[in-house]
Amino acid sequence: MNKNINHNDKVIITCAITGAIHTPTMSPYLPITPDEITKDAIAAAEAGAAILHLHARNPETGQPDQSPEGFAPFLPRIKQGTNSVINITTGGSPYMTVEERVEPAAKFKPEVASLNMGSMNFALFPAASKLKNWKNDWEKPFLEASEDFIFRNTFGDVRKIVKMLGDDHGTKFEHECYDIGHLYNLSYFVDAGIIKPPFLVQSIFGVLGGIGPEMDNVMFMKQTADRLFGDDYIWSVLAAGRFQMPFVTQAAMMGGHVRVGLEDSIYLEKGVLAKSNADQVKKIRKILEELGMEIATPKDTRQILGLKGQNLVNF
Ligand code: KMH
Ligand code: ZN
Repeated sequence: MNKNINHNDKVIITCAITGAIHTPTMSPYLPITPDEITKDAIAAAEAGAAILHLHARNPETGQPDQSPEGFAPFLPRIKQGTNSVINITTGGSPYMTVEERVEPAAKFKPEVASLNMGSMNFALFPAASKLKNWKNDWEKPFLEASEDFIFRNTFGDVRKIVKMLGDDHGTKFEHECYDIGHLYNLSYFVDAGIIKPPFLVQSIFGVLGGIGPEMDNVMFMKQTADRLFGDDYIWSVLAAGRFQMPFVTQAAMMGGHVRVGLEDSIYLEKGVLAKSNADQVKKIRKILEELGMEIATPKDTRQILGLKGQNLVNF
């Protein structure tokens, strides 16, 4: 029997705390400063998030900041405040080079880093027309410029990141797959022996440029991953905006793991902003427990994903 459809498995909750997509004008609750990121991450862990997916921002402007110095003020504090697995982004923000994007994970050698599995359009521009009274000058042009942006993740880029972080530092990856083709890209690396099982596939629904947020697509993604990877993969789902909670619930019903957090949606329910990341973690936890599912602890998560352990990170 395929482990991914065993409903008795524990469900790993990942929480993506701030990201690089939402801007300060969109929500006053988006964590920006190292203090805010630390507080929200620890509260999310206390609420049940076994993995914390982290980005950094400029504390004054809220602009995405992918310098190691941007991460340094909060990584050790979050590590001290929780047992949860710390996952450092290599996606960074749409406008950074791959070299910049990999720097924080190369320096801090986390247990997990994100790894985006294909080049694509990554369009944020429709959000710009819905906002007024911008808090910062950078926000509107940042969103608008995404109309002509390509999020670069070539086979060469992926290969280099796996070598630099995986082979050299023992970091494992959250393989971010925004479309069915990205599963095939991942399959190339698996078949070539470059990425080894067990590996975490994060299926993403609802980014403009990736696969659309339709329930049939969740089934299609899972069936394709089952065909390509059999029992070798651990499956998790995230969905953008209002699709977040229904899609992750559907994934959990199908035996998958879930990702929530203000990086993916600033809402708690229709028209209501989430006041913290922990509020979203509590909500999905309640849904999953009501459905009879058990939540994975950080210890369970390290075992499921085969991680190197907190003592081998460099922060
Ligand atoms: N913002 C998500 C849709 C990354 O950090 O590598 C994808 C993401 C990218 O989490
Ligand atoms: Zn991210």
